[in-house]
Amino acid sequence: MIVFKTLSSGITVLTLSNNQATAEVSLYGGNVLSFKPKNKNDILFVSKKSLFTPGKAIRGGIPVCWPWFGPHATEKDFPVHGFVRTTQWRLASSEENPKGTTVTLECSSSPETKKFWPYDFTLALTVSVGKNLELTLTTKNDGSESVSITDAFHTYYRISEIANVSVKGFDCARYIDRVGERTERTQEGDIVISGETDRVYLGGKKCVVSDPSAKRSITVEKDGFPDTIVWNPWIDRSKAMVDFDDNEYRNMICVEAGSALDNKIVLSPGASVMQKMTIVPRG
Ligand code: TA6
Repeated sequence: MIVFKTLSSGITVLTLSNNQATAEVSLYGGNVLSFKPKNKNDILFVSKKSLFTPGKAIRGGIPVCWPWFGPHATEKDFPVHGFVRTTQWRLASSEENPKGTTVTLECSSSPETKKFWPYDFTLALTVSVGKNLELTLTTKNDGSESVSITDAFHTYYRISEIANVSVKGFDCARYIDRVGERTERTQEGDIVISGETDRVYLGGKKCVVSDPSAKRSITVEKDGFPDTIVWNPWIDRSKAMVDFDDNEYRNMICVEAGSALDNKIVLSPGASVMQKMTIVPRG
């Protein structure tokens, strides 16, 4: 079943529910806001101070970073993480099937997007809600010249307490540490967070966010996203964000499927690429 609601800010949110799970998806930003497997707590985190205001990114859920990840390479006034997380998407199709409920949202080039990126494109986000949450992003180059993109599903997970959580699957992996001077390092053992963390892990198909205190583990599988970004703002950065409560860093971790930094995707005219992330909750 799909139900539409409109927030006071004018943002339309779809609630997708079936006998396996419930999820909420905002047409503004194409941002998944919530995923609750039946009789379980939300897997996703949204800040209680998130703005839900057109022009501002939603602080939580799964913002779509596209067509660049992080700050723009040359234009420091352009939006961080691209512009589709602050773009209005449209509902292109919906379907109930034995696996669950699926919607496809789309957005495409317009005079507004061309202020930041002068290319023609169609972007489709398919969200499938069942036992698992599956997101597929399809980028199509509708123009007559090649384009290159970086991108990410900037997924915020709700956790019991940051000190109790680890991310498994990156032992010995190389990563770019983005706190302070950019440095390449090697992970030893599981990822545990004890300070500001902003890392791009290179390679790897799957990882597990383990939260024993919540009796829950979340497996994140991905295809077409070579990188995994792990972010927690910790104390000082939390205080600096107007749309994030000072202590919320304790109850969230971002583990993002991405094609970031040097992993640019190049699309020739008419070409398209499909990238997929599957969230498998257990417990
Ligand atoms: O994915 C990690 C990151 O790029 C960090 O550098 C960090 O600042 C964060 O995303 C949040 O970015 P935002 O623009 O949403 O405040």
